[in-house]
Amino acid sequence: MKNNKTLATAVAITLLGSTLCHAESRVDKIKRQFTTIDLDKSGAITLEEFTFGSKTPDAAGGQFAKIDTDQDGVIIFEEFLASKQNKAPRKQPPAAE
Ligand SMILES: [Ca+2]
Repeated sequence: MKNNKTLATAVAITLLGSTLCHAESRVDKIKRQFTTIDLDKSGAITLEEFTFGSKTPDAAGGQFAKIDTDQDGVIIFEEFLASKQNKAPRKQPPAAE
């Protein structure tokens, strides 16, 4: 049957597609983090929400200021995404010299 071959091709394309979309799933993951921190789901993270969601509340103010690149007092998803993509995974920042 020709239909079976079409189905097999469709399955293969789907599998290939999910492999190719691996980079996008990283963005999805960041988006999920963003919406988790954005407690009131306003589409922007305030300093209060950021501090609440931070593992290191003492350092949250400084981190927030770094991510809030246009300094309008809230972190939008584009700023959050940029901060995640620019930052290489690193466990601890090096000690100040
Ligand atoms: Ca901002």
